[in-house]
Parts: sequence; C-alpha cells; structure tokens
Amino acid sequence: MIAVPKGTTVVVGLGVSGRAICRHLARLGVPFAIADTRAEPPGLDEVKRAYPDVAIHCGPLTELDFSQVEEVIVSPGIDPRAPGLDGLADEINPRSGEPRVVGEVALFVRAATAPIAAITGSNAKSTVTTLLGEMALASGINAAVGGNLGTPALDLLVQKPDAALYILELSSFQLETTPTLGAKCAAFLNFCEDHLDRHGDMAAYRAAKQRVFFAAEHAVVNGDDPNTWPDTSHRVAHVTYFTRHAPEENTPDDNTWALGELDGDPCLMQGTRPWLSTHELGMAGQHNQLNALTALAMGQVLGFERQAMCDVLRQFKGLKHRSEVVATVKGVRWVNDTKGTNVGATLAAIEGIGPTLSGKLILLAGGDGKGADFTPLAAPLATYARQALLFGRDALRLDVALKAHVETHHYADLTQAMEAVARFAKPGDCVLLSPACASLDQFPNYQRRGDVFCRWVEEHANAVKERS
Ligand code: UMA
Ligand code: ADP
Repeated sequence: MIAVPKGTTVVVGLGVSGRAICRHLARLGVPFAIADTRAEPPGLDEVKRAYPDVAIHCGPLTELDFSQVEEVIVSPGIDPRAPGLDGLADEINPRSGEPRVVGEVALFVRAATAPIAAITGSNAKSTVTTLLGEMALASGINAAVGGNLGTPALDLLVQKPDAALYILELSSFQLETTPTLGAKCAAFLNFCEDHLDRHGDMAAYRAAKQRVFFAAEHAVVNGDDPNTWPDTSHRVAHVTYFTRHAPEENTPDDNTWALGELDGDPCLMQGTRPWLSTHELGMAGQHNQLNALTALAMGQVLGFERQAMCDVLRQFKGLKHRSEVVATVKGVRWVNDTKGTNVGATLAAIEGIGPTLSGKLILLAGGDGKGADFTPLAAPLATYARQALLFGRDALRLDVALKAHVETHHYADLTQAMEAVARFAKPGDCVLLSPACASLDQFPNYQRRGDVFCRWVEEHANAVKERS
C-alpha cells in the first residue's frame, strides 16, 4: 500500500470535473496529488504536462493509504464511500470544518462571491437551467451558467470572475459531496427512479438531492410531489411551489405558480394572476409548461424582469434532444426525446405530447434500463399509443411490463425499429423516441442515439419528397 503524505489534498478522477479541480487548486497554490481508478484515464497526458511535479496514481484506490490526507476531492462519478476511501467521508477536516471527502461544488461554494441559483431533480434540470440563464441575460443580469451542464462550476469562476449570479445545474452525485450549498434560490424539480446503481435506494438518492436546500434562502419545489420539498433541518426561509393543478379561485396564493385558465385559455399563473398563455410558449408539451413555471418562479425570486422572462418563454424552443420535433412526414410527426433516459422522463414526454395529437403515439424505447421498473409507462401508453417498438438490452423487460396494455414489437436496434414504423404510422400520429433507458448498451452516449434518429428521419423525409 502506498502512503499518501500527511496533510496532502488528493483529487480523485481525471475527467471534466477532476481537471477543473486541479486547475482551481493550482490557481490557489494548494499542493495536491491525483488518483484515478482507471489504468489510463482520459486527459492523463494533458495533466502530466500541466503539472509535471504532481504525483499521479492510476489504479484501485485501495492501493493507497489515505489515513493521513487532509482532504479528498472526488469527481461526481466517484462514490465518496468507494473502497479505499472507507470512513473518510464521515471524518471532519479540522481546517474546513467539512467532511474530509468533498466534491467540486464544495470548493466552488468556498470561492464564489456572487449568489447561487441551483437546479436539481431527476429530469428537466438542463431545460430549466438554460431557460433561467436566458432570462437572466434578457434581464440584463451578468449570470454564469454551468455545473452538470456545460462548463464545470469551478471554471465559471475564471470565465466570468465578475458574474453577479451563478446558475448551476447540479446532479445528485455533485450534491452528495456538497456539505452546505447556501443557495439564494434552490429548485428541486421532480423525483423518480434513477441512478440507483450508485445511491443504493430511493431514500439515499432523495437525500443527496435534498442537499440542494442546505442553508438556502428560497426553495422552489414541485407542489405535486412532496418528495421535492425541504424539511425543517434544511433551514429554508421561503418556499414557493409550482403545480399542474389550477389555482383555487378563493385562495389566491402568490407562493404558488400553476397551470390555470383565463376565459378558457390555458395559461401560466402566479396564484390567480395570469402571466402568459401556454399557446405563446415556444416549447411544446405540458411538461415544458411546468418547466416554464419553474423558471418564472425562480426568476421572480432572483429579481428578473417580467417582460424579459415572458419574451424568453415565447422564443425558447427547447434544447436539442429533448422533445425536439425533427420533421413531419406525410402527416406523421417525428420527435427526438433521446434525453428521456429514465421512466419519469419518458412518462412526461408521453403525457406531454399524447393529449396534443389527433392520432396516436408510436413509442421507440429501450436500451439499458438501469434496473428500473417500467410498469408506470403501461397506463399512459394504453391511453395514447398505437404501438411500442422496443430495442436494445432491456427490450424484453419492457415487453413484460407493457404487452398487456399496448401492442409491442421487438427489434435488434433503433434503426431496425425505425424502419418498421412505416408499417404502423398513420397521419396525425407521432413517432416518439423517448427510450426510458440509458443508451450505453448500443451508443457512446444519448446524443449519438438522437443523432442516429435525426439522420434517419432526414433521409426518410428526403426519400419521401423524391418519390412524390
Ligand atoms: N471514473 C472512474 N474512475 C475515476 C473517475 C471516474 O472509473 O477515478 C468514471 C466514472 O465512474 C464515470 C466516468 O469515469 O463513469 C466519468 O466520471 P467523472 O466523475 O470523471 O465525470 P466528469 O467527466 O467529471 O463529468 C462530470 C459529470 N459526469 C458524471 O457525473 C458521471 C458530467 O455530467 C458533468 O457535465 C461534468 O462532471 C461537469 O460538471 C454528465 C452526466 O452524465 C453529463 N451526469 C449525470 C446525469 O446528468 O445524469 C449525473
Ligand atoms: P436533465 O438535465 O434533468 O436530464 P433535461 O432538461 O435534459 O433534464 O430533460 C431530460 C428529459 O426529461 C427530457 O427529454 C424529457 O423527456 C424529460 N422532461 C422534461 N421536462 C420534464 C418535467 N417537467 N418532468 C419530468 N420530465 C421532464
């Protein structure tokens, strides 16, 4: 076993966050060592060149004796209780007063001087984070946007040293190693089964996400899901809710943002006060109406301008790979929701798009289900879908959960499933790729899966045009 010298700071992981942590420590002049469990981690050569004097260990963490280290800064992909780090996460670093194992965001909190708006949840984080960033820009606020999405949090400190606000998307992995975030505004959007391979059970996954609330001034949470609410231990001063249910006429409540109606026209409301008709939104689907409500609720807490926020909601068409309309071919709409990588996301896409169709949905789903229970998809598919075309590693598990409720067919891969669609689709239908699974069994990432879908649809559209 190799003893790590007394008082050393060790960075674990050489991915995007690990390299940002090294840059930050180097800027601060804090001496550090590096460990990565892989024999050849990405970026190793770059890091060796940048820090020729820094000790780097590649291989199992159990080969190192961490007992004398001052602090271990783990990357999000590393479990703070991984073998080798045993017990360290429960010990306190006397210098910081925080656990001896922390993550990138803990360092960010120590260094940031502007307020933080933080967004977590099982789904919709990237959409809400981006919307809020656009709203800040439109309101003339110099905000820096990043975290789990885009630029690592610590790099924002250098990219925008004069930022007036940090808007961070935070994953459960990042929050798990953040002792006290102290956000000005913290949102927990929704909660469904995901990442159980890392967190073990739903209680631990939720507890990690709830860390977003520690010492927050203001929480924005899902009124329809108590799992997203803070409890008293989080010491949150104010809580605002968003909900899909219309507000009650006689109990106007400015702390609740709701999907209501004005003269029969569905609209986004604060209490009983209408803000924007849902017909004006650039994004499609009821799930995106909720995302718009959340961004408005956060934006108001943060002092953004009403007109600027509404203009952004009119213009923002949504992010690529999330309920993205790729083409309409012979009356059939093709929608790429490859970022639907868990059951909750796919449910939202089905329930968001299904009611808007004159025809039916044809769902393309499958891949690596990460051990999830697929049965919640059965009822909405029975209501809105014509068929479910299943592919990838967990096609059979999906079939078992769905076949009593919707017609199912199996294919070896996504392309074969797409080639089969012509047999089923009718004008007014929507072919929805929302796999409810990770892509990693057949693709390098979810983006590549979405790109394969989009390319196939474009070729299909061209072929149909040439024939007609
Ligand atoms: N790994 C090892 N050994 C190590 C270190 C990492 O095997 O010593 C593996 C991890 O298990 C993981 C992979 O390497 O499979 C990457 O892990 P990492 O912690 O090095 O990841 P980064 O490259 O730093 O990227 C992370 C986030 N990735 C993860 O949390 C897995 C990125 O989110 C994020 O954009 C980036 O930090 C900057 O903040 C990606 C993600 O998939 C998009 N996030 C998950 C999600 O959104 O569901 C949480
Ligand atoms: P995240 O960053 O949390 O993965 P994204 O904004 O990238 O979130 O959206 C991921 C997927 O989540 C989308 O493709 C869609 O299927 C689903 N989704 C979007 N909005 C919601 C919502 N309000 N509730 C549940 N699922 C949603």
